[in-house]
Amino acid sequence: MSNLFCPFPKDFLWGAATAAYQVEGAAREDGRTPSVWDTFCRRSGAIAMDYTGDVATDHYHRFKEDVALMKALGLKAYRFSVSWSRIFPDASGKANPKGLDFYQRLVDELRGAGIEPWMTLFHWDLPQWTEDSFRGWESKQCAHAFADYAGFMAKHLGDRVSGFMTINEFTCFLDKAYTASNEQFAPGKVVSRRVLNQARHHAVYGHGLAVQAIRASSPTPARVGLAENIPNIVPILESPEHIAAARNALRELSGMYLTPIFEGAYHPAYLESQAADAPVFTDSEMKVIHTPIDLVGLNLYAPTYIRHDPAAPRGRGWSKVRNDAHYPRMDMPWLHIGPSILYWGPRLVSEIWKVPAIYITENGCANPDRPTASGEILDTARVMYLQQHLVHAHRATAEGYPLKGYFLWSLLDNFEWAFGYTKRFGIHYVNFETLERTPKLSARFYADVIRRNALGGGDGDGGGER
Ligand code: PNW
Repeated sequence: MSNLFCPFPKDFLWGAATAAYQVEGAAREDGRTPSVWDTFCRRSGAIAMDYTGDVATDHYHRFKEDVALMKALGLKAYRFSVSWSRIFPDASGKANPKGLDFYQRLVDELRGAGIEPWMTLFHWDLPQWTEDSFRGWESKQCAHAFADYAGFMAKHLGDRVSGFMTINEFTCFLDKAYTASNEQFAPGKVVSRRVLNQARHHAVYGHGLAVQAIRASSPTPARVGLAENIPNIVPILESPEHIAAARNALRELSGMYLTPIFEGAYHPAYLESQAADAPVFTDSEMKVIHTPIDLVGLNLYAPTYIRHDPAAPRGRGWSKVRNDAHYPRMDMPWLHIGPSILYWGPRLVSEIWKVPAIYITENGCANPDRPTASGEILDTARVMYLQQHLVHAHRATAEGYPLKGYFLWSLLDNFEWAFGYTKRFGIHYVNFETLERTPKLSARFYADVIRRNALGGGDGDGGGER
């Protein structure tokens, strides 16, 4: 049964997420060196208003206050990322103890508050030294450097981290960062199709090496996976032919990322379409890419509608259905609203790849929040967005798909990449002048959901009686 008053499974993991460059600030402190995002932000016109992440939300200094906000929400888990260049500031391979110390203090503060730390190792802020020494992911060396760093973090924190995610969203630091596109991401370079494919290969290979390094180095058995923005596919109608088309589309569109990780082979349609520009790799590299993982994280935001289409090219049997200009969206050009992605993501991924555990590692929305005269932030649109999405997450659990938890993006308003501070994704409002945090209406909504472990009912005033 799936209705607002049915509880989520016992032990459902309610979390919230952030990423290092978007919240930490302290860009030059305690031995941190620039990442490709620090460099990119200095390129005039790259970021709205030429904003940078130099200060961001100052989480580096305010993490105790932020853990207190999490505790007030009743959060069970916090997903954060590590700034690689705090840990390894240069090519020497010598670790920076002050960088490690920050994450040790953060993890200890979380555990002290009864909140599980979930660590992402790479959320796009590649050390600039890797770009300068070997052109970042264009080189296989990057995969090895990443695995060394991942192993180092696991060695020191593996006994206190509840879940590791190697990499966040391949497309956003490769496809959108290595090609001419309107919303460029760091390092903002343009490479050939062949170089892009090889860099994609190095990134999935780096993921596999990192999974192995984490397992080998952690003092206690580690739970490892990754966080991926799969195409958020929704069959246009819930009927067998459209659902089968959706599964085929997801496998093919993930052909260079999740498909090789789960199947040990690139999707044939990907290799065929790239022809002579396809990646070059060995069987042993493919085995590493295919290293078993414990969990997969899905970052779910905006739907891609798929239909069964016998007339589609190459006999593939499916095609995309484009949304028209009036399709409803939140405050980002791409953020079309399609709540059933929270059902179809877990369902399709578990049907195709039989994964043991799925977590929604990001879901949330931007809204142009403004404080009222009395200082409240009444983000009704975000509450609507979250509630509608959670209905479908609930359906996935009720039908037995292995959806184990949900991380809301984001705990705080933060540095929204190329949009700088002009887009607000947080359930806490951040005044970027004073850095003061204020819980929005959506924070109160989320705290109620967590406390009830359900969307409605219990002690809520809408409970049960209608
Ligand atoms: C994610 N798209 O990125 C990231 O993991 C976060 O760091 C980011 O703040 C958040 O979503 C909101 O943007 C995405 O174009 C970037 O569909 C682009 C897309 C989706 C997610």
